[in-house]
Amino acid sequence: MRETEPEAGKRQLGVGMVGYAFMGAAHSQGWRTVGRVFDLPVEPVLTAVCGRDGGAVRAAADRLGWSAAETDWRALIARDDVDIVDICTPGDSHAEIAVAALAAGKHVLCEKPLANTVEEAEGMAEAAALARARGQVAMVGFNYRRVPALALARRMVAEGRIGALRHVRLTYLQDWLVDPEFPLTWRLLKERAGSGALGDLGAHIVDLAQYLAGEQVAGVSALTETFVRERPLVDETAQASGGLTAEGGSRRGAVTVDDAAVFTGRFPSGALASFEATRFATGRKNALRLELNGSKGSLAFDLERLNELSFHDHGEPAASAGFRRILVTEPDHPYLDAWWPPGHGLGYEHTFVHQARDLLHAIATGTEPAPSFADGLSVQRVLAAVEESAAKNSVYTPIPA
Ligand code: SOE
Repeated sequence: MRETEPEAGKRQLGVGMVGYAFMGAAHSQGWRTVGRVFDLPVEPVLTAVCGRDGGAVRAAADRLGWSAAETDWRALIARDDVDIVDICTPGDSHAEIAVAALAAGKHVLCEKPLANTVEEAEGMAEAAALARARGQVAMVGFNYRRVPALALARRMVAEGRIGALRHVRLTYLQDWLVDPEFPLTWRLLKERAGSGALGDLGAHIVDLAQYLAGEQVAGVSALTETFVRERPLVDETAQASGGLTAEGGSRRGAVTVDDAAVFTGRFPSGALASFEATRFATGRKNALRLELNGSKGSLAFDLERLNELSFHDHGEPAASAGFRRILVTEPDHPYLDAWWPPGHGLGYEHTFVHQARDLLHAIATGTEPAPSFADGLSVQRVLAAVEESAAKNSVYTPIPA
């Protein structure tokens, strides 16, 4: 249900969202808030949310603020009052829904990683390019690009503030799989999720590395590992994985994705990159950290302090040089002219408001949004190269441009 009447003179765009779990709730927050914070020429309307379980999706619609509920994504896409299709489902349905939505003339926002395979991502990028010629836009939900401190970091790299990049170092650490009794959910099955920590967390840091560096990774050497190879089945996965019976009689199924991925990479400019993505970093809940070292200085960021960016200017006299903290809450900083006075920080949820803002801005101005499906495809190619390299025990694997 809409809480306010549309603002006079603004074109309304109906949003139809598929999926309503964690990411669906985060996206809903973005759609609900964006028009109240940013002054945009268009206004999103939370038209309908879609999920297979009728009762659950109706409850989600009420809880998250959607006017209607659908149980079939094809019916959602067919609605005349839906202009934007927002895909928040597991990776195995991204390609089918996105390609159908683009063919039906809708704009598309798709959660990361773009797809489960390079082939699917290629088909999606192709569909997006054709749709672009018809005035539609398609964007991938790499929300961390929308942390103001990281958008500022990109700006500073592009302005040459740290000179030629030498090192691009990123880690994304979680610990929710440490318990071997944690159940075998869809995120642990290759056919549903595509890959494990690699696609879920590694995709974010590969996208950030390419965004910040302004170039694409040219090749990788990788190791991956699955530390716990069987886990208790839950309803969701019992059928899909044909369960094994473990000692003690509990039904267990095989984990078919990586628990962790560690890899290095090269950029065409000569900069070296290192990446670590894991669900086994005890004590780390959602720790995304990065540091860039350039010929003239460095930048560092920690998601646990997301209103801050550390900057070292190597041109300063050695006696007083050092990393200093930029508090990224000034109106001149990316996205912040619309928010609170300086010093009043933002959080994780605001990245989804910014994501909605950027998509609506692209639609209203007819410009290509970033990250585009082509950007999502380039991340997918890196993920595939990581898997290929890891299968050959870390042999350097070039990535076609
Ligand atoms: C789970 O690992 C997860 O929710 C990811 O899927 C998100 O993309 C990340 O932002 C937080 O962690």
